[in-house]
Amino acid sequence: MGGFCLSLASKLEAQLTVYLRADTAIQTMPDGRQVLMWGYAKDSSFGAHDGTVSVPGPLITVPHTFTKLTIVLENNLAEATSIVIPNQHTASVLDNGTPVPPTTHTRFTDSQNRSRATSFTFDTPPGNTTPVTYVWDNLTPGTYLYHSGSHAALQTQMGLYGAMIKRLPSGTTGNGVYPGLVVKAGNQVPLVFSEIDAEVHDAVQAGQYGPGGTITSMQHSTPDYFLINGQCYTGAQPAIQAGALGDTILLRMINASANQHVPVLGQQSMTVIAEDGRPYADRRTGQYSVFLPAMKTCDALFVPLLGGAYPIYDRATGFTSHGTTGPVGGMLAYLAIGQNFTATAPANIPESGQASRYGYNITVPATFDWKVAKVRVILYKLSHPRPADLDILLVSPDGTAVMLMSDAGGTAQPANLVSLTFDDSVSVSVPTPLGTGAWKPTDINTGPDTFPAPAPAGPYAATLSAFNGSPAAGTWSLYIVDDDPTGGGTGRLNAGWQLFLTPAP
Ligand SMILES: [Ca+2]
Ligand SMILES: [Ca+2]
Ligand SMILES: [Ca+2]
Repeated sequence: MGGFCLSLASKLEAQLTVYLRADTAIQTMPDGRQVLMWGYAKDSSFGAHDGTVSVPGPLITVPHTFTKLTIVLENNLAEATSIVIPNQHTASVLDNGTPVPPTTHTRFTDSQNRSRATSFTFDTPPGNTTPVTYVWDNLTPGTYLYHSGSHAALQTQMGLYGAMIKRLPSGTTGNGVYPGLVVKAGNQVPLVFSEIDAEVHDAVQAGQYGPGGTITSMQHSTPDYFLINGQCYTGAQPAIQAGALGDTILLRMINASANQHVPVLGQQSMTVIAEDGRPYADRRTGQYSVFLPAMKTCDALFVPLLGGAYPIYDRATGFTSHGTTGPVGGMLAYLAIGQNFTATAPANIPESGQASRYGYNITVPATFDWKVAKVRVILYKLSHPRPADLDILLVSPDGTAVMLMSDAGGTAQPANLVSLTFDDSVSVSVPTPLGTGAWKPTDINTGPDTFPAPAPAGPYAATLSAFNGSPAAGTWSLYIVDDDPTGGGTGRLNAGWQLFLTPAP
């Protein structure tokens, strides 16, 4: 009876199950070179083949309420593979109650006649038609690397690795990182550092890797390409959205390569708080660089004091673009830190015509010398007896004009101190009656939308993404017009407006 209860309890243990498939893909490098990669795809079930192979593999985030992770592995490669997560506890029994198989220790004889083991755990054979399951229980929170545990020197070089994050098993939001540390989900940034030695990949593709081949082992491998999150920087990549000015930002740095790297964050120092998923008793403040040996993870915090695009790059060997694509490249990425700009004065809206502040301007200082990657706008405490009379236009310093709201909100219900956020990522239009919340820009086509000068003439863009690429610095103007002279009463933008700008690199 007791045994029955125990096994029932273990079955009910909250766990995340992930179906990974080890498979091949071709990656095009910045110089056009086509490189064979081995990576993981996340499928919906074993054999479904509905995932896409990526390098790094899919980010595995184990929710705060879960204590256990199961990875079901399908191996579409021509050699045995497996998965390990260093510093997480491997379960002793599988989900079906059977003991975890012993480590395979598959052996081969190298060119000097030495017998060598190839696996850190039990293997999944090539082409397996039955699922092979890897289980970790008693998960500890933090930042981890998962990677192939079989023939690992080659298989991690080929791309079989990814980031695994375990949220802190306490707190209500699930954004706990380590005991005593909560960071907003949007401020947690995984950064996987990796390398590609293209000659090794070419040899694998040609069947020329290993004893007797053109490349016999990984011992003398020298990388050609240096990557962050699978990208060798060329200038074309967007910045990673990391949060806003004043946020506490967590960098989850993971070195999936065989060499050391030394990430540096622009001119900004960091506080290093943990390595390999274990928090330090004493946080290391004022760190200008982070030492990241092979296969190590490191967590660091910083609080940006200015909005902008912060470069993060490797000061060891990886800050190069293989001599191809311009002055910078390689192990470089930008973190986009957005900034709010606010005006608080009220603007009165007459029964007909333009508001008392027209345009109602916010001037972004010249020190914000970057281009915009995302814009969000908030109008604070708008009151109007007949909201559909309003047309509201935003114009950027380079003259790009986006209609935030026009003829929306209906004629029957007055708006009273409503705060409207406009954001392209929201799928819902401005509602009737007008309500406080986040909406996408909404232009209802009923009648004229005419803005007197100095507003620019139409037509006007319908989404805030039209501002992408505009300079941040300069005058942003809000134009508010009541387009219906047949009454409707007067209104007021009571508490001004706010512009949130996120930089492009
Ligand atoms: Ca309209
Ligand atoms: Ca109109
Ligand atoms: Ca009116």
